[in-house]
Amino acid sequence: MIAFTPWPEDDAQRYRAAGCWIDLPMTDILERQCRESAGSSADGIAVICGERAITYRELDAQSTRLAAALARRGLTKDDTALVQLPNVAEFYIVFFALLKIGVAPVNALFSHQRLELTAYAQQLQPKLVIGAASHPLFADSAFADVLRALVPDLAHLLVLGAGLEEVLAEEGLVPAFAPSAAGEPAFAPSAAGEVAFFQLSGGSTGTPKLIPRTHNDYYYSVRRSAEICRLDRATRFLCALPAGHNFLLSSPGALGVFCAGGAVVLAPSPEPLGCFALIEQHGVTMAALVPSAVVLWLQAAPERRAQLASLRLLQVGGASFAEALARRVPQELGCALQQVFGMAEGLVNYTRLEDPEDKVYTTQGRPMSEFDEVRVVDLDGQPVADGEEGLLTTRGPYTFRGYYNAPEHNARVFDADGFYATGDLVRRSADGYLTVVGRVKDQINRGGEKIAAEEVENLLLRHPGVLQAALISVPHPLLGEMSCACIVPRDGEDVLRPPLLRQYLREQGVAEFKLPDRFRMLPTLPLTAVGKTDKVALRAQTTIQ
Ligand code: OOB
Repeated sequence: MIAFTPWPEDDAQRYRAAGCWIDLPMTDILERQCRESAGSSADGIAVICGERAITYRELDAQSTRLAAALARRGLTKDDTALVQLPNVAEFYIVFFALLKIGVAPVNALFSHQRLELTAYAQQLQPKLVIGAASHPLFADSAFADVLRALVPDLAHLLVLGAGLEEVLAEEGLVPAFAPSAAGEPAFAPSAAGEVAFFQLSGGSTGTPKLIPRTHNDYYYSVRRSAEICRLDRATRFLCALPAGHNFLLSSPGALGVFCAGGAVVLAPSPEPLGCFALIEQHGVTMAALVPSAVVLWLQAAPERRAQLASLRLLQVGGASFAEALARRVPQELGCALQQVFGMAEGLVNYTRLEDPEDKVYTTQGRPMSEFDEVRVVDLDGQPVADGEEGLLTTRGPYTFRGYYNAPEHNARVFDADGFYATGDLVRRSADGYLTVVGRVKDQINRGGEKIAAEEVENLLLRHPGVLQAALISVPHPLLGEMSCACIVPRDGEDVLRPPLLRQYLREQGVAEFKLPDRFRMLPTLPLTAVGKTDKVALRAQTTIQ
């Protein structure tokens, strides 16, 4: 079994009794669709990717074929995998294939580079790595050598565009249906109460953290989300943000769409012209965006409104969405708005489709489940009154109980009752709606992409010319926030030019979105009473033109 922090037994029993946890692996999502269409000629489309339209039966068959091929190569339950794929159909084929053999993957973002991937590989020690030749890291074999040096057990590296296709097409005995000597099927998913895969934490610390998600908890969040968003067979969902991100995978995301028998239309990016064309071509009914992408859609829409005729619902989440922009969505894009405030760690809040306008425009919704427990507390952990600002803490049937292999960090972010401190500052109304007003975690939310300040600061501090470094957020009209590195150079250091520092960071192998947008050179950094860098003061004295 892959190690993770379980829920206390009485909570687990409660979640089962209530029907949240149904003790089925997530492979049930596909099996159910295939069962329901068995005998009928109707085989609905599951995924549209470029010119390809893949039906549910094909998705099931292809993922089984890949599962079998991987099982033949010795991959088995409790192994882990590191996967980095762009928004292509293979993302879902691989995801289900790995679920079918009980191999738990982590889906790295396509924007991730060497530093992020090696951090995940080091923590997970995967037996399998799947990448894409369209990513610079997998364009040649240099990175494979780096990975092999870090992960002695790494047995297989498959690259889309350089070999993975052949494995996908491989014929041969399907071991699932060929009982082994002991009469057991040669592969099967991990137990529903165990880790299905790992989500990525937005992070606020030096090392990126992994979030174990079990079948039971994740499958529940997917089913409940699909219900709230009223997905059905007619749903055509545009996935234009990274397919592995929790929002696009489960809120309700592609997995929610698969539960309902609808279709996922993949887009390489949220860039409006390409997305509008896909919406028109495929009759897309629903899309999910971060606020910065909504701004681009609003700019592009007036000339092209007719292309959006089929769009019924736009979900917006991942970062704060200004009320003034929210109000423009129905008017200018011709669809309903749903705000989504979620996190890879679990808790997801939605405004409901039937909510009055003021709720939809001014709040980030309320928890999806009646079993979500939310406590809004002050700095001493004492509950604050409704309507007052406080720190959001939560526990529930799909909120994790511990980061992977991170006991010290877990001790900091969970209280004695198992409530997870999200790091978000919120106000809760008497009827349970949350409005996000800020955050206490040391993170920059750059248009929905999360940057852990400490991670970038540590990289900057490795530069010989940098004495001190603090990464802060500064307002940005499109992204909401961008990052600014405040740097105290070492004595006599006069060549710390921003382009060179950025180049230095790039050479460290960090994702491009984490490179500071701005640099400020300072003689000293302001300190708090206890001697820590005073980022509040730094932000207050940093104005960017
Ligand atoms: C989603 O997940 P993550 O893990 O990338 O980021 C979570 C953090 C939250 O703790 C909060 O700080 C911020 O992103 N956030 C929002 C927000 N939605 C997320 N801040 C303000 N308003 C919102 N609507 O971002 C995520 C996961 C599932 C569904 C939607 C978003």
